[in-house]
Amino acid sequence: MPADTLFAVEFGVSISPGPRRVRVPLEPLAGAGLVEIWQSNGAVVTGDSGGIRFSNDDHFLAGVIEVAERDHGGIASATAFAYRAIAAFQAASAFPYLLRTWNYFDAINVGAGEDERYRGFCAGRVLGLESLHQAQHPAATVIGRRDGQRVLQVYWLAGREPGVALENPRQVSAYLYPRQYGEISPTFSRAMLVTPELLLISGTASIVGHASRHVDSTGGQVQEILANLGTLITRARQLAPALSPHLGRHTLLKAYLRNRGDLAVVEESLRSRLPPGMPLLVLHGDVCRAELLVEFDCVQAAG
Ligand code: 3EB
Repeated sequence: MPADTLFAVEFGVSISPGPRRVRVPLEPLAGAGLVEIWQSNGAVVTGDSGGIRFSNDDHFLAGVIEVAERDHGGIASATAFAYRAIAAFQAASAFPYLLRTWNYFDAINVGAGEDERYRGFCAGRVLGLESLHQAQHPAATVIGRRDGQRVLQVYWLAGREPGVALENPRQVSAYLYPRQYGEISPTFSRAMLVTPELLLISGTASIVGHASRHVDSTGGQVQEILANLGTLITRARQLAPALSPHLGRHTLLKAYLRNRGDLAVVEESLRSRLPPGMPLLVLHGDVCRAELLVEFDCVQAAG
């Protein structure tokens, strides 16, 4: 790996993990072989601490923890354990601010009502983060795998400075969702402005207000997600006008798609809205509400 790599994220099942990297075993449906590289700024230090693998440069830290559910008695307690470990690690670190998290686990929509595994995850996350005294929720992604491996994976980015958490004017803040979506709300911000030139947007789905939209149309969900991203970027540009106003060559997009048969629909609806030649990674993954068919991660940079 190049010396100026802080962290690399690889996708699919055939890659072996190592220092400064994590492997997310979601199958790439498009963009196989694309690797998410977080470039460092200066020398990189790597280490291991209490089950957490980390690497940092002078400004940012990347961390990974993987927790077997059976060692903790289920997804809720495994998540609480993971986030307690993250909170303890971050509190003792020179990079105390949790900016952005990515979370993957098996069978996210299994279980009815409050027993749904995603709700268990949300409850565990709140417990685990109780000891992290941070005013803002990190931006986040939570996606389900279907590999039968009951291992929660969390990787994250932390900083020396807090960043600015942003909400989306088209959407109710997730931490204020009404009770119908779970007794314990998801604790994440819609985006984190890490610097005036870097916006890390949370996993974004076809939700307007708090309601899922276009439940019968994957193409409709893609268009709604693009509208959500557009609104969020406009909002961010009020604070950070250097950010590119458009989705294009200053954007990184990653899609999570529930049904592999919808790949053509997603690619077509995106191609009609994006400049040609943009690399696009589409992963086979489950969104946290059963009726949602697609979700995007987005990084928007200056340009
Ligand atoms: C949503 O907007 C869709 O629980 O951290 C997206 C991103 C979603 C992050 C989380 C959930 C989370 O509610 C789901």
